[in-house]
Amino acid sequence: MSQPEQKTLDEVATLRAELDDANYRYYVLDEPRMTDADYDRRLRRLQEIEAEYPDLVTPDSPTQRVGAPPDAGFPEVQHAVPMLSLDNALNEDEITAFVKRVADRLEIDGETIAFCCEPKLDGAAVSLVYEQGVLVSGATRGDGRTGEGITSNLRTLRSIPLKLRGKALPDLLEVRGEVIMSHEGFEALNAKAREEDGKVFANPRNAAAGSLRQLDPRITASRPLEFSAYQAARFEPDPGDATHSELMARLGDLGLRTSAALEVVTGSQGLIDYCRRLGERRDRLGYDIDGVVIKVDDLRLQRELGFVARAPRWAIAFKFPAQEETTTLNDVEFQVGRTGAITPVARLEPVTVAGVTVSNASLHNADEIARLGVMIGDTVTIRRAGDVIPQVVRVETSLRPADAREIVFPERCPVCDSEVERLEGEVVARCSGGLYCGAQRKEALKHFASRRALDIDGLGEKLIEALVERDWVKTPADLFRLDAERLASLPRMAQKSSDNLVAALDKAKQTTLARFVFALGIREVGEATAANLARHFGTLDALMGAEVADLEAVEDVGPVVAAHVHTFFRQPHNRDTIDELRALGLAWKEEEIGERPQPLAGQTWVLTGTLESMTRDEGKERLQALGAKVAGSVSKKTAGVVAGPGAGSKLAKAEQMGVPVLDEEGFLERLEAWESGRETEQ
Ligand code: JCF
Repeated sequence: MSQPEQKTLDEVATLRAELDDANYRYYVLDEPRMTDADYDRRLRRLQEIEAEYPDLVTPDSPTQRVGAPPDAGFPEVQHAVPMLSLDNALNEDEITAFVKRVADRLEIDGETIAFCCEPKLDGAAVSLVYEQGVLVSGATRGDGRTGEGITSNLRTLRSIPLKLRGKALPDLLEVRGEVIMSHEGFEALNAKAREEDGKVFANPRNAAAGSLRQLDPRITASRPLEFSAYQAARFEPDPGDATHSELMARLGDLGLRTSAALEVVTGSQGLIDYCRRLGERRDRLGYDIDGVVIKVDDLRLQRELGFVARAPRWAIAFKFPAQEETTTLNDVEFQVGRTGAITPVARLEPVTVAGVTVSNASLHNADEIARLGVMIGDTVTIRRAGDVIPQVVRVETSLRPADAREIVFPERCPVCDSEVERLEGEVVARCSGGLYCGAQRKEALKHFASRRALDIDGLGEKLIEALVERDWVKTPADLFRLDAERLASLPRMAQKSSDNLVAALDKAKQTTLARFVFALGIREVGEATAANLARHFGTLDALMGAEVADLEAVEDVGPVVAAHVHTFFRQPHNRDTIDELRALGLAWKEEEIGERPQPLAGQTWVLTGTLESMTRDEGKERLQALGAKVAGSVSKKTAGVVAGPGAGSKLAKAEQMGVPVLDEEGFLERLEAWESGRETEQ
């Protein structure tokens, strides 16, 4: 065997130092600096060199350990059976090579071997011990041999049964699995932290691991964590299952969650197909996965194959592309939303993240910029997962160029030059231009004309943009001053369509108080709130004259909404616009409040997962407008669950309890029927 050159020795030393440092930051400080992709590249390079020069391997090389030392504060737990890591396959050829290795060793045809596949969840691995069906201990993986005893924290997870189900309970079961946080839960947690100025997690895996290592189990309990089982480390007496997939089904029967995407496939082509199919669905799962875990399904064959060093020969992890990459922050622009919220947007040097080119990322608000300590010109790590807008998660301050510039939050609106205000205690800065601001004008008009507001047929987004850009329409009142001739002069506008639009505007003048209040686009006043306000006050004048205390007396109106409504009607330009609208003939029968039918009165609904055609908030508003209450968790009393892609435990619970579940298509169909009054009950 050849001797390594000095160059190689130096490279090994550098790689080890970098990996050690990355490990420490990741596992001990919970403040990762290096992307997973960079970490993996370095580890693999070190493994390659060590494979070539085995004499270089030392017991403390980062290749020789699987995790980090246990944190102080939790008792050490020795795993009775070590928690293994898995070898990786980085491309399809490496899957084929794995199948060949297995087949050669077993001396059978690889294309006949059955493999059990499942998504590789990107969370925190834990081990649970059940004695006579009762959960007696739970621990983190730690370094694979010694973990941290976090039983009290794990007991707070609803997906971890405290007692196994069924009649034939094993004397002993040690089950391994992953604790994850869904995208939905992660975003809610970070959104709350952002508002409260608290700690924001860089990704759901850190959020899951960090939540499990809280010394106060009540904090863990408040975090949206989910457990999914993937392996039985000890099972006594031996249940005698022939395959891993049967064993997983048995765990399911015992009340443990296992992957819904688990499948048994045959041969390398079966594996490649599964990996491709899951890769296509990856963005829609609603939780992070970093690959596919592949296991030889036949347990007899698994035993025959055995283990090497620290990984089984009968399993491999196929890795998907990383969800984090580094790039340069070229600039920051400030966008103005419909309500005037000013959002800083990072303009990035384009970079491919998990197969998609990313050139913009959200920076959320001024507090987030301060928290990240980011400057223009910095090297930043961005993360793209699922359908979520890419985020800047950290800054490589050591790489900051000399000419990096500070990010200055504008004092004037970049669209209309009105003053930017940030209210006491509010995280968000807003343009004060209201309907005068071009950015808010378009959005305000779109909302005003939308189907659920004044329902102005034919006044779509493109047309509103054309009208605002020509300055023909500055406020909703200007809409009703448009004449057919002028409209017909717009590009791609036929005489017929402009006549139709004028007729639609005329028709929309006769509306209801609830629709009108909703159409005004007052912050945080959705349809249900608008209907409550209309019902409570009866007339627009009464509503416009209401004091904060009067407003707070309205059902479901708290201090924040009351303040928004009050401020809105205090603005002279808003009052002027309303006066103009009435002068132009907008009217409603005062006694006819315009509430929607309430077919869902008395029912409680739950929304989970993501919806494509609307936000969850919108879905919630629409259900509330029909009289339903919308809750966050499923119980026996739940009337129905709307489940979009990424739905997790709530969907499982609904199915288990026999609560009716609607997918998005079914939900839309029902909504329309209920809203039109065609159907009076569900
Ligand atoms: O989802 C996972 N992260 C995962 C990790 C799934 C598995 O089936 C695993 C694993 C680690 C080791 N199986 C083993 C044996």
